[in-house]
Amino acid sequence: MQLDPAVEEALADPLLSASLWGMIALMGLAILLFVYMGRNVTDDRVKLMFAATIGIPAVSIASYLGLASGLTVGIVDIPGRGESVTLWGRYLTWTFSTPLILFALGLLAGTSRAKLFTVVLFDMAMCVTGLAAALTTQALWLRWAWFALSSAFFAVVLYIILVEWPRDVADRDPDVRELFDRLKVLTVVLWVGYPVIWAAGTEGLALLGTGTTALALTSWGYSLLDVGAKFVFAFLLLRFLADEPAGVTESAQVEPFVTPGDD
Ligand code: RET
Repeated sequence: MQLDPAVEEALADPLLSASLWGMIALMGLAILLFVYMGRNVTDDRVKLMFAATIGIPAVSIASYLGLASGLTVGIVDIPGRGESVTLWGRYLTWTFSTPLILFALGLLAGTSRAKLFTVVLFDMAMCVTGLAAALTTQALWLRWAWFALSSAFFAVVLYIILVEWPRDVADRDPDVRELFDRLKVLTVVLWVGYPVIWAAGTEGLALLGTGTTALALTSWGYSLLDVGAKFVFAFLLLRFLADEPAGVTESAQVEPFVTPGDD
């Protein structure tokens, strides 16, 4: 596919390309490390959580390769501001990576299928409407209308993580509760950073302008959040799961997520 010269120029910027290639390297290492950490796992439920968590860097490496190769980078003509380069592939691939994060966290909390489904549904809706916000060129206010809709979906996700899941995890082992609390705080704090960067960065208010440096800094902002929200999150979870602690195995489930047919 032919790339727009402005996209080629942006990708040639060392600061921008470092924010992409650095992540490709990190996510590649993460996949190898996480597979190694899971080499002795036998319990089916722990395997499920490992698979979901290893999927996070797997989706991410593809996402960053898509950006670095220009496949998911384009130009949008933002009303009143002119043409600006957008790394829209990020929003697209969050639709696939963020549900994995929530799925793993929800399984750790021992939540119900209904809540898992709800959180994943609203999370995917948040990402797709975030993509719409980035690609809308019809009017500036419409970009912010998509942003507001995406934020409303995000509020549902936050409610489940902050209110529902702590209730679900309350009757679990203390070590499961402690890890859940830590991952909950990490997730909420870092996830809130994404819309903040969107609003301040080149897609939103463009507080640092719209040039290549501003684009590179916005991209670095997301990449650094990704290191915490994906890599640190997954590492902390898998380090705990690798020994198959009794509190998370199949037999420990009072109300197992995968119930045998009861008809
Ligand atoms: C957008 C803009 C529209 C409003 C909101 C957003 C939220 C994005 C979030 C992204 C999380 C991404 C993660 C990626 C790691 O794989 C789309 C930026 C609310 C919360 C955790």
